[in-house]
Amino acid sequence: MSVQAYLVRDEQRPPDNALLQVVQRGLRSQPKRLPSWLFYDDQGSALFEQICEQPEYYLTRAEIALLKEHAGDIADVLGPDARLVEYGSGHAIKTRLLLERLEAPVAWVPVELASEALRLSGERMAQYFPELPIQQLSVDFTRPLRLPVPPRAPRRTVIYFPGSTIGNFDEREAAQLLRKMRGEMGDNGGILVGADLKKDRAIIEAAYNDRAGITEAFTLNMLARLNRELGCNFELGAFRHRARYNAMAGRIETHIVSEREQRVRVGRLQVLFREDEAMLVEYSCKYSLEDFAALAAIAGLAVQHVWTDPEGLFSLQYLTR
Ligand code: AVI
Repeated sequence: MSVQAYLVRDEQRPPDNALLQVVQRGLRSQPKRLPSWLFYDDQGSALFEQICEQPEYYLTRAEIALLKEHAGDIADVLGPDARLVEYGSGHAIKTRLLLERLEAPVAWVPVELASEALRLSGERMAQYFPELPIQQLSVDFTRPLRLPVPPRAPRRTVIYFPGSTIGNFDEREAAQLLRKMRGEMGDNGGILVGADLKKDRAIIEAAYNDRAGITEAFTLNMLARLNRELGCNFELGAFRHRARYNAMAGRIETHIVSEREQRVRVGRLQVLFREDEAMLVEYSCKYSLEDFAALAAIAGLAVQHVWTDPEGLFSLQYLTR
């Protein structure tokens, strides 16, 4: 069979001024807050790939170790003829470990807004799996998906959401997203989701404050993006990255902090930043197994299987109705 690669674009993508509205709204709110999806332009996606290689960022290593150990079991649980729909597939490094073990997968459907990452991962995966139909969706996975018609009827649709991205949503949003996946997977489907586990504060904080400064560059790239795409005049050297673990809430809270009092142009708005004012840009939630089961239950889902890496740092969880 020849490789089938589709690129389905999102015809409902919001108009360009929607970005300006999102940013202005976030900067008018008190305290200031911008959504973490703004990190992922092509430059931000490339920086995130570098974060994953930092020695302190244990999440990727742990998830890869987990897959190396358990991909066979996971494939048995998913069964033959599954269609794998991957949310926020990025460069899809981990997916290969899973696809290698799946029996006769019907299609891989990567859903990713960053077009360069989508193109590269598609090319790479087509080389590894020349027989595998690849149906790329260049859309925002948080919105209702229109899945492409599969090349043959799958036995089940599995939504694959690795890498702890679920942790970037607060509890209400995460439950909403799981509920949306529940609809998309159908009655017989499942969700295979990565969830980072609660652990020692020092380990978690180090992961979000790497010594090479890649996470800081990733965080501040959000401002560079706004300068480029919206003509803002953020002075990158006048802001810094701050990531601290809030143990009560069980999450890393990442802020961009203003080094001094300053004004920034955002469209027709002049935004005042006070000295040391902190703008929230990301949550990275950490879960106990009980926390995650409770979250799944809110979305009408039950945890069927949990796999962890040998050090117990990270989990992959299989949810069904
Ligand atoms: C994509 N997401 C799971 C990462 C995380 O760990 O929350 C994003 C990230 N932010 C800073 N470092 C990594």
